[in-house]
Amino acid sequence: MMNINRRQLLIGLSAAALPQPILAAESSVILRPTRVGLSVNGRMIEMLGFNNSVPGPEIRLPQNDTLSARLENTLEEGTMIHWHGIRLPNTMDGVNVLTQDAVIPGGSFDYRFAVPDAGTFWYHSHYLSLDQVSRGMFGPLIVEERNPPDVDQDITIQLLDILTDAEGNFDRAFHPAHYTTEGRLGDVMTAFSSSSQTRVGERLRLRLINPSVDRVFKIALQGLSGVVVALDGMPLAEPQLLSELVLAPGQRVDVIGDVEADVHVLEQSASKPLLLTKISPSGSRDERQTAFAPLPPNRLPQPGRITQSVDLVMQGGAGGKPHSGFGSWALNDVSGLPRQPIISAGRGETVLIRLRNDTAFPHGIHLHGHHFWETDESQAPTVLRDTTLVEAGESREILCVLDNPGAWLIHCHMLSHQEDGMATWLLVA
Ligand SMILES: [Cu+2]
Repeated sequence: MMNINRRQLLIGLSAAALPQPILAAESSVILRPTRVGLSVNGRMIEMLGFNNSVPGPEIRLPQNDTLSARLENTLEEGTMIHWHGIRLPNTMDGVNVLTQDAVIPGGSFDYRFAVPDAGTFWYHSHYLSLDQVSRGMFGPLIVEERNPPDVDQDITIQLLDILTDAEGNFDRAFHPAHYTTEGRLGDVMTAFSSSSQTRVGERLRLRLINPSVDRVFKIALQGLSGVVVALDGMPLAEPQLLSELVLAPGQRVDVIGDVEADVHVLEQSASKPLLLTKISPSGSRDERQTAFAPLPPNRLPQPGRITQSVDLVMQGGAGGKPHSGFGSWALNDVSGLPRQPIISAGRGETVLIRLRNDTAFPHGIHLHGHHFWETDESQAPTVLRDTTLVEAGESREILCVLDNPGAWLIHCHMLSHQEDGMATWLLVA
């Protein structure tokens, strides 16, 4: 536990360090993993990005367009890419064993799929992912509405947690405690914002993404008056007033708000708030008089009659009850993928999954290929998500309309937990 939280440092990274978005509509995208230096507290640390950038380039395309992305593996180890939150064909999902083989060094793979939903998504390595994602192999994937909301700037903010060693270099060492607790929490937290400048009175859309491997961010936005308009890429029917934003690894939150002063993005789980990044006004414009409107909904299948109810029990970790899996963590008494799926469903079935966290730590459970509804006490659907945070000792029921054929991973997106067993799969015929 030596390195965990031994210091909480602020790093200011200029927005100019981020490359311009790739407009996928203009050309197909090539993604090459590369070693990249990142300046942390005045020291260059070696990370792993795409196309010489950490985070990787932002990919943007309009809703219902087709993304063509070639992964060229320039690493000396295998890799692959998962397109988090996109409802895509199973063969494009980028999951080792279940959907594709690792792309070997020197090899390539062509991903090609339509993007049915407008919203904030992201891509990341799904091979040796604890290591490759923590080193920087991720980037935003933004699907634009055909009629986007009226804002002055559309800004992507990625929250990142980095673990450094005693010399201040990126820490790749194996720390057994990371696999039985909250995971590999870093000692440095920062955020990459695609813009650092604004005007008082501007209306901003902020797309927050948490690509960190294990850190749950608790974010306050100061200097902005507005609403939450989407979670995990899916618009809320009724925008919610802005309050603390909790982002488990993999989760996204879209906010629309009007600038009142310096916009501060603060992490507030530590004893005192930590400034991750800021967007500073110079000058002003007339504030809009129009109210904040909901984003246009995406077209998802509605839940029908529940045909199966399945328990998914999170087990293990420090202080947890024993289980039969080989790893620190297990789902339904198995660590890693069981031979048989935990659910076999016909296409279009509505399945209720009871997530039960029997451990002493929170878990962010991610379902591939689908979004699902969180539910209230009366089992009524509330919000759509692709990753749901279940606190220690708590339970949650989710409703899944399993309409996308294939073998889909369901796992904890705290990648230390996934690596040590907290992953399973389901099958849609
Ligand atoms: Cu977990």
